[in-house]
Amino acid sequence: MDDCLFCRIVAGDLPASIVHRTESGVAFADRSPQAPTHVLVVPVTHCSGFQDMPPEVAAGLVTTVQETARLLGVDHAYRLVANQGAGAGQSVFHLHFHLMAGRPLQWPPG
Ligand code: DGP
Repeated sequence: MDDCLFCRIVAGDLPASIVHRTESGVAFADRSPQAPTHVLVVPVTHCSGFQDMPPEVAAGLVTTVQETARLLGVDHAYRLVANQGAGAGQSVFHLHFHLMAGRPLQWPPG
């Protein structure tokens, strides 16, 4: 989608600090990090949020998350968050998982 920020990052039309790329997903540094490690993992195929993610996209994206965590050396302890809908804090309407690590993470997250 031409007007989607994360589609443009996936396509390489907007700069981002890419950490990992698979056939299904792209991981890049969040521009407003909330933890020492904070990357976004997004599907290559546009879907607006978790709620409309097709199962065949989910499988590849899970692998992308797992590989990204291993590459960053944080696979022993990280938090994975998907904000679904504006009421839950979603501000970019291309599905993304926040992968955060590198500091103690409180629970509940608030
Ligand atoms: P959410 O609020 O869950 O939709 O998270 C959106 C995240 O996207 C937020 O943490 C900031 C990040 N973000 C927004 N615009 C950009 C951008 O242009 N580049 C990068 N790298 N991150 C962005």
